[in-house]
Amino acid sequence: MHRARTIFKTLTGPQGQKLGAWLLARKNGPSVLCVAPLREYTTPAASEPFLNGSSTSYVEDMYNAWLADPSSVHASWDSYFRNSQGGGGYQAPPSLGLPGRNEVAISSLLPSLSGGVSLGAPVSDKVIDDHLAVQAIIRSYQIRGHHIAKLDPLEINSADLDDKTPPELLYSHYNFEETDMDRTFKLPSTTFIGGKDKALPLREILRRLELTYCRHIGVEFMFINSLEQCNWIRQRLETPGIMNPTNEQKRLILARLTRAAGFESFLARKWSSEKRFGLEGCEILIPAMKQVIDRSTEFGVESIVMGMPHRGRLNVLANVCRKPLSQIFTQFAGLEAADDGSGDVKYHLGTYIERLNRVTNKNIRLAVVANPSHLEAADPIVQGKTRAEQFYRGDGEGKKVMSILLHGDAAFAGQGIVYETMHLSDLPDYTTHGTVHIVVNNQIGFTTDPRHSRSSPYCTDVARVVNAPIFHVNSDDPESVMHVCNIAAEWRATFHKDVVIDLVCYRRNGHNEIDEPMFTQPLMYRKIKKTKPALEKYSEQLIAEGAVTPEEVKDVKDKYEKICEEALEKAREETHIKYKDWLDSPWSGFFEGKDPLKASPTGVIEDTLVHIGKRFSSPPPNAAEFVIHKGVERILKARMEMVENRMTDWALGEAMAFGSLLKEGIHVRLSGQDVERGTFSHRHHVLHHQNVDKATYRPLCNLYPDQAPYTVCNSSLSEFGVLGFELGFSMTNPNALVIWEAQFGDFNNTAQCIIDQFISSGQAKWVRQSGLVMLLPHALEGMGPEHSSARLERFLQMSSDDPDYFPPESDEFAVRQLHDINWIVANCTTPANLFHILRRQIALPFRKPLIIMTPKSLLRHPEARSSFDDMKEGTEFKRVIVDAGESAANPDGVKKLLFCSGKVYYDLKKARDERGLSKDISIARVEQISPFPYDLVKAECAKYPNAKIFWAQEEHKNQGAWTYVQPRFYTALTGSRDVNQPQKGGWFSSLFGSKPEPKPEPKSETEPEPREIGYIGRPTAASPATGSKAQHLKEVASLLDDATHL
Ligand SMILES: Cc1ncc(C[n+]2csc(CCOP(=O)(O)OP(=O)(O)O)c2C)c(N)n1
Ligand SMILES: [Mg+2]
Repeated sequence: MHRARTIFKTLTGPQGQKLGAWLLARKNGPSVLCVAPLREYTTPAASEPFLNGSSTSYVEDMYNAWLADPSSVHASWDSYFRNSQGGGGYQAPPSLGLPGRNEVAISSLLPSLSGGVSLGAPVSDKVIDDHLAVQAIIRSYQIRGHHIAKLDPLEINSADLDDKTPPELLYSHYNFEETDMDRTFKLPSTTFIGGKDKALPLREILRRLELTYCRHIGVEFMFINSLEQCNWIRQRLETPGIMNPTNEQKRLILARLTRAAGFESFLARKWSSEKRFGLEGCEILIPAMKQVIDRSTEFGVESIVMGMPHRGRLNVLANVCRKPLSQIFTQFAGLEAADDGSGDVKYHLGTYIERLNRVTNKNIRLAVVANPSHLEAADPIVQGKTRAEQFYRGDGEGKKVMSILLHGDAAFAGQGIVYETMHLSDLPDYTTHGTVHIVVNNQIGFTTDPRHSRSSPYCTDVARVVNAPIFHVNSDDPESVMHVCNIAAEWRATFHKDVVIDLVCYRRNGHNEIDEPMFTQPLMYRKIKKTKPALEKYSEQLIAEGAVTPEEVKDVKDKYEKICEEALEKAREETHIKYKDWLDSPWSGFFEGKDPLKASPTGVIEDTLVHIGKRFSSPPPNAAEFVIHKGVERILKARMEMVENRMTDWALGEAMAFGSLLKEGIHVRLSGQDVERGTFSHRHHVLHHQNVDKATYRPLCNLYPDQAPYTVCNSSLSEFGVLGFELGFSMTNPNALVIWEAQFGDFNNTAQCIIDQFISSGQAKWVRQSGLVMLLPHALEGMGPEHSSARLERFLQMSSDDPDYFPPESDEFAVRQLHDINWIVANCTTPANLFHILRRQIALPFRKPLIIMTPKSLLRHPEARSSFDDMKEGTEFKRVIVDAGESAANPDGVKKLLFCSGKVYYDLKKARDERGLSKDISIARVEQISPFPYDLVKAECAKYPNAKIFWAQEEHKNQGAWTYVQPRFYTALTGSRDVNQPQKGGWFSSLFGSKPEPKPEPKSETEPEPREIGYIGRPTAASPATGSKAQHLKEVASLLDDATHL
């Protein structure tokens, strides 16, 4: 009402009052929105003779020029401006010939302005001022019209949380009066409301602006800093008659709306007490998405990756993706799963469908990415998956593959990951060339009103940062919704930039179907109860227009009901659900014909190592012209020397892994903050010309003529966004090594949601594999509480291997463990082992995420080097590196067996050797911590029967690997289960189903007590490391004393 009143006020005067009254009447009429073609303007424009060429902008230009220098303009202009300033007479301005597009002589409008002043008569200040004022009004509507658009189907809220009418939208603000309403004004080139007419009466100008900008579409676009793009939008909104759907199109909208509503009501009837997060109140989402998809396929898109929250998800799967209804209905039946995994609730599952789009007759692939409860967390995953699909198809401009992201209003405004994802949208190695965002803006988040859940006017304001146009639209006006959907799809196809459709709607039920909304939003829900569903309104509208008959409406409804009933019958025949039916990223052909427990070798021939090493250590081929930094030159030289000595340091080991995979046709992508150089300046995968801006050379892209592409890219400063993106990227192609590196390991916790919700549990929930690698710099090196710990303990705590279960020992022990676990956690101490573990990611017949604690000081440690001998054919990743020194020569004499992992090994070794204890103390490095190398640990312990066994770590006792390894050492030492008995029920029941058996008691008094594992390391602490260097050194000394104490 408020807005209607405002418009009423805006259009005062006899004609204005009529329009205002009409608008009010419309609001109270039987059908709120059944307006005749909104943008079909009927008032004829003034038919002025367009003889002389002058325009307001020209006059303005002249005037500005004259102000700066009176002699710079023609004498007649000089005279005119002089006189008009002084209030004197006027001489006709110079003739300029024929007017351009949209131009008309002001003088030609004079008769209607001043009652019969003839051509060539003086143009008063008022004429010019008024024309400028009209320009300003038009611009104000374009900028601010959305503030008073009627966006809320309930007519109670203001979508921008502000009920005020901007004064610039009141013509009185420009000193116009009712008497000015019939004056004709020339239209500036920045508007299209005139169509073919170059000038219109003020009343008609205002009317057209109102209809364009203040009815059911409110558009924000004037902040976009491209005139071309602003004009593009203006044209698609303002052109008279642009939004006139044909009857055919109307019937299609109605049919789609019928299905959307029918689906929810069917579920509501059959499973009234089941949560499904129905779409009631925003059923228009389904026709809207279909419209975006139809239009995009017309532009050539063949594959769409979608991400969406709970609301309406089942409906989208059923009616947008056309997932078989029977599969959806089986989810309600409470059946057991026929395949592995722990599954997820039905409104989180993903899907992948390939089907014919009947409207465009083109094949289309649709994927809805599975997501957790965590709202918006799937956004970067969708973008990464989309980007990967574009990359592997060679779709460099995003013409074939695109993403659609759906959002709730509260989540879109509240979740920071939305902003972080938006900021990837235009980065060269992360862009998906435009995403269509659709917000289901039901003006509530669970029980919270918008005024309590955001501080920005609209829930969509975050999108302004990337210059995305934002279309707010009243969801009860299906034709306006379809219009903005068309514009959005076309925008994306034209400019390859993000765009937002804000469907302002309501939520007919509570947050879910069993929730009572009247507790918290009584007035809103009273109104909702009285509001007719959109389908009913639109049916009535189309029947009234004669576009459909009541029988046809019923027929469409009944037909869909029958389809649902038949699908339910089919669903009832099912005895099991299959998680695989819900896979969002199938890898066709990847698993077929493969032995699931056989990995390929990871060693490579020496020639390959030499070739990669040399290329990696060489300056650009055009070295004479390409000036590289002296420091880099030294690094390359040192690398070359190492290669000549058949040695590798950390950077070389990594490069050998990448290079050898590239040679084998495996795409490698390394992404993260400052990864190109490497945070610790050790990597240098991009060499920069010192004198030419942006001239770079990437040695690993230039290894072999037929190698796979290598992508190394510095990312935006977002862990959540970028890690999610890379995870999404890794889901598309199993034959790629996708790596995310944290600047320091501790920053991974700002991406905790991706780690918890997707990486550690994705396969169990959604049968979705990923071979993503996370490189997390980790070590206590006296740098303070930050930058020391990647929180190894957390990754280990989430590892799903059973601490009490010693798997059967066989040749397949290692690979079976990898197959059965949720992820791999490692802390390597040699470049060779890094080389092998990276290559193993691809050599495995399945994919698991790999979390590596990576070094800092070891990057340059003279001992942390590997010979080519450890990387050649026949070599492999060592899960445990045992001591091969003096202790191994006489194992019975060894008094202490230390197990450790990571950098502390070098400290322990040095301390031991310095103290002359290398015969007494043996040190074994656990390189793969999880899955735990039970077999190797057992063997190593057995080798030193007289040694006391300790786990030594530099982390505090409640951190690091201790709490993970302790029970597993016990199992390794006691073999607490019958190691030759395969576990009943397979791996899944070992994780979720069967209880571990109790630990065996010693069988007799003569049987020795099991050996124990002691702890050497820092005491427990709240913080990962001390901030004092002196304290740090003290702690290290104490640790080493304990470790070498016999
Ligand atoms: C990150 C996160 N925080 C909290 C929740 C709990 N939660 C579930 S739905 C919801 C409200 C969402 O509101 P909105 O985004 O507007 O979507 P709607 O349910 O209204 O469609 C909340 C707070 C969640 N799922 N995820
Ligand atoms: Mg909401």
